Amino acid sequence: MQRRHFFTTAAASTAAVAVASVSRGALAALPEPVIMRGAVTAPPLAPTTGRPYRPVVTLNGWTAPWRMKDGVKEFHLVAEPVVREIAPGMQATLWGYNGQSPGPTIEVVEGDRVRVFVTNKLPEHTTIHWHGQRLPNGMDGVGGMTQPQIPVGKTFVYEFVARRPGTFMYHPHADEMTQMAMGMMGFWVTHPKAPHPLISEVDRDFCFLLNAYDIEPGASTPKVNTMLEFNLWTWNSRAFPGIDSLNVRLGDRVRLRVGNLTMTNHPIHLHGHEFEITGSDGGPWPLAARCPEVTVDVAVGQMRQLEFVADEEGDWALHCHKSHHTMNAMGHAVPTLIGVDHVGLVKKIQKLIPDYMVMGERGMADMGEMEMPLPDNTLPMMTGTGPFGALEMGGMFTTLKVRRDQAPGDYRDPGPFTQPPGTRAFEWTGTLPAASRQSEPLGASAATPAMNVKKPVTGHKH
Ligand SMILES: [Cu+2]
Repeated sequence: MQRRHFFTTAAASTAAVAVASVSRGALAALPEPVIMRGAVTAPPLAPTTGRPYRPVVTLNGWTAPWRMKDGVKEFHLVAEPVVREIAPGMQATLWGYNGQSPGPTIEVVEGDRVRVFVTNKLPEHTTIHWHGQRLPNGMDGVGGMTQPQIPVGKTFVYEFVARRPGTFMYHPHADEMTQMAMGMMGFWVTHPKAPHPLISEVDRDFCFLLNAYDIEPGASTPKVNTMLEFNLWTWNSRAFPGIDSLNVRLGDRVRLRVGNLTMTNHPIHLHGHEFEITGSDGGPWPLAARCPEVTVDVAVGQMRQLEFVADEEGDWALHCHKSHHTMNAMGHAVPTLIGVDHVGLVKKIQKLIPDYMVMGERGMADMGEMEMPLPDNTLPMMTGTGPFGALEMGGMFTTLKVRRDQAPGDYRDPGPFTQPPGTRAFEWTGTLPAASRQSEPLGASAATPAMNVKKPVTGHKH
């Protein structure tokens, strides 16, 4: 349904462009901007003009359609206020491109001449910097330094040849603190024009940007002056459980392209598989620089390409390893109450504060199941449900779903994994032998049998 809707939209706008060009008879006319309102992961956009390539899939996003004009690939980005659903139950008032934050992914081929029209519908000036690209200095998009700012209501044109293949991003270089805190960014992929010794052909190629927001519970606009204490950790402006799963076929070669536009580093961790880092925004990495990893730390402003063969069936967690980045908005002033005995205390406090509830005396896991009233337009701190109960996650967390029967090119969510019988952790119901414990404190007796201490040799002879 979504797929059909997307292609209908894309086809309709392409038709609109054609009609407009003919009726105006003005070859200089801008390509019609294509706008996306939803947060659904669009299927890969196969190229219908220009050189062929294997398209990427943008997590909870889409690829911008283009028009070929005299051999130039033309895109039209509109910088504008947008509404983004961070996850069901929370809408954020952001700035982005063409209806969404992040903006659409731009996909071109090495050697393509690319022309991007940028229309500024923001309340302030902007620019676009093409992070990682080789280009003429005046196309680099640093407002005030390499070009005048794009005033409100005006359209500027960027044009350059996509000289090297790889993984890139775009973002403003104008009032950056505000504009990036408001969600202005997008992905750029330059595909190789011919088989490349350091760039593999993959079956599935996913991309997403790491971003972060500080939105007070109940509010919808980010606090743009926040430097460190963000409370929503997102991938492509989505937080768990709003991040779509990455659905692949058993045996697929999979590439993940990740870029970090937050103010801190993110150790991205994949369960069940080892991957290699095959490249960055600097280009493909030499084979000698690659080694197996299960976590990659993506520093601020960096991009990384991860590749692996999905050869283990199952539902595998894919997440940032900072535990406060896999949770949603919370108050940090909550005291740690593990081990505190509340017996008899709650009723006394409730006489004074009727809504008082105890939390945390057994850890914070109860939070995942708690039906606590939330302000409108926010997300629970720990949430999500799986086949075995509460997931207790938020933020930068999703699932890699590897399935034997996932058809080639089918990106649909296959639902939860059915584990083969006898392959799941289970409760031990037999007897538990008493643990053997040391009877005396360490060092109490020289004759402690378990401690065989070797004294350093003195009077060393050569
Ligand atoms: Cu993180």
